[in-house]
Amino acid sequence: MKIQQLTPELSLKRQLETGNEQQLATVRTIIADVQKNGDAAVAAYTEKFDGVALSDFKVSAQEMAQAFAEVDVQIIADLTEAAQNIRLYHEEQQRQGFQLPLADGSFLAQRILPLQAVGLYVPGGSAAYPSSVLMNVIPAQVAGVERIVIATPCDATGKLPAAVLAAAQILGITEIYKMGGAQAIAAMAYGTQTIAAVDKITGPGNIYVALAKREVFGVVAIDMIAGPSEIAMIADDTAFADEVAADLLSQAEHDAMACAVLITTSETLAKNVQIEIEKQLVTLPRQAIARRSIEDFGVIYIAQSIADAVDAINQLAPEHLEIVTENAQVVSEQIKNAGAIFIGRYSSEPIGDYFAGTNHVLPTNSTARFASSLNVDDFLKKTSIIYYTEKTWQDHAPKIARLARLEGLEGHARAVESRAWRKETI
Ligand code: HSO
Ligand code: ZN
Repeated sequence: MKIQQLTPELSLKRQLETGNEQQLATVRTIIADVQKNGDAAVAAYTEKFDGVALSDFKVSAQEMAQAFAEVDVQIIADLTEAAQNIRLYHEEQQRQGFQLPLADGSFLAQRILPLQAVGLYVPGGSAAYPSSVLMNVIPAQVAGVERIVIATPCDATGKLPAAVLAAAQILGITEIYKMGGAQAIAAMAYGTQTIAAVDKITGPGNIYVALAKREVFGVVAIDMIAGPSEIAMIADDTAFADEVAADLLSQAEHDAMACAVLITTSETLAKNVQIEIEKQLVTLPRQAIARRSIEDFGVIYIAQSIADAVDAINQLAPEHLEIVTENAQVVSEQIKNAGAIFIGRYSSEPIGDYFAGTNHVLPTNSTARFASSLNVDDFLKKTSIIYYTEKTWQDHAPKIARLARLEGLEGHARAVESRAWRKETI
C-alpha cells in the first residue's frame, strides 16, 4: 500500500464499469422479450444463463423449511439478533404525516403511505449475502410495505443458498423467485403471467442487473446503483497498526475495485500499517481480490493535522469512515460527507455490515455528498392533501386567478373562478 503526502485535490473516483454498448443492447433485448413473452422468456433466459430449466420460479414452502433446517442453529440465532437490531434502528426512522390547519376549518395535510410492493434483488454466487437480505427487507417492513418479493438466481441444480432463504424465513418473506440478471429485473418491473409487478426494485447486482435497473427506472423506482465498497480511516498515533490494517482489508476483500484509504498524522503508524497489510494479506482467503484493490486503489496519506484529514474526508465523501484518534467523537462531529461513521477503536466497520442495526446499503463514489443509506423513507411516499372551505376559496380565488393569468393559463383562472356564479345563484 503506497504512502503519500496528503494533497488538497483528493478523489476516490475510480473508472467504474458503466457497461458497453453491447451489454446495454443485450439488456434491452431481454427486457423487451420479458415484457412481451413473460414467464416463457424468463424461463428461456434462466435456462441459458443459469443452466437450469424451471417449470416454476417460486421457491416452495418445503424448500424454505429445508434450507432453514440446513443452516446452523447458532447462525439462525445470530441472524435473528442482527435482524432485531436492524429493526430497532429503523423503527426510529418511522414518521407520521401532518395536518396544517388553515383559517375557517380549511387544512393542508401530508399523508405518508408505504409503497405497496417492492422487489429485492439478491445476486448469486459468492455475493449472495444473507446480511443484505436483512438490510433491504427490514426497512421495507418497518415502512409497512405489504408485499415484499425476492428475486435471486439459482445454481444449475435449481438450488438457492440456504443462508439466504433462512434470512428470508426469519423475516417472514415467502415470495421468492429463482431468477436473476436483467430478466429478473424486467419480470419484477413489468410483471409476468405468474409474477405481479412491483413498485420499486432495490438491491445490488452485476453490470447486467445495474443496466437493467437503469432501464426500468421510471416504470418502477430503484434504490441506487451501488458501486464497490469503500473505507476511509482517520487515525493518529493512538491507533494500532494491526487493527487499522485489518479494517482496511475488510472492505478491500469485497472487490478488486473496492477502495481502502487511510489518512494519518503519524508517519510511524503509516509505515506499520503498510507492513501489517502485507502480513495480513498473505493469510487472507480472498487475498487475490484484496491485493488488487489495495494495489490499485489503496493509499495511506500523511496529513499535517487532523483538521486537514477531516477536510480531505469531506471532499472524498466515502461510503464508510472510521475515526481512530484521540477525541474521536469530537472529530466525528466535523464530518459532513460520509455514508456511515464508525467512532473509536471498538467500532470496526463489519459491526455495521452485520449487526449494529444501521444499514449497510450506503452511498458510494462520493455520492454521500447528497445521498443517504437505505432507510425507511425509501419505502414510503407522501401524498399532499388540500381542503379549502368556501370561505377560504373566496378569500384567495382572485389571487390564484391572477397568478394563473400571469402564466397565460386562462383555463386555470376560469377553473378556480368557476364556483363563483353558482354561489351567486344559490
Ligand atoms: N460492506 C458492504 C456490505 C457487506 N459486507 C455485506 C459484508 N456483507 C457494503 O459496502
Ligand atoms: Zn462489507
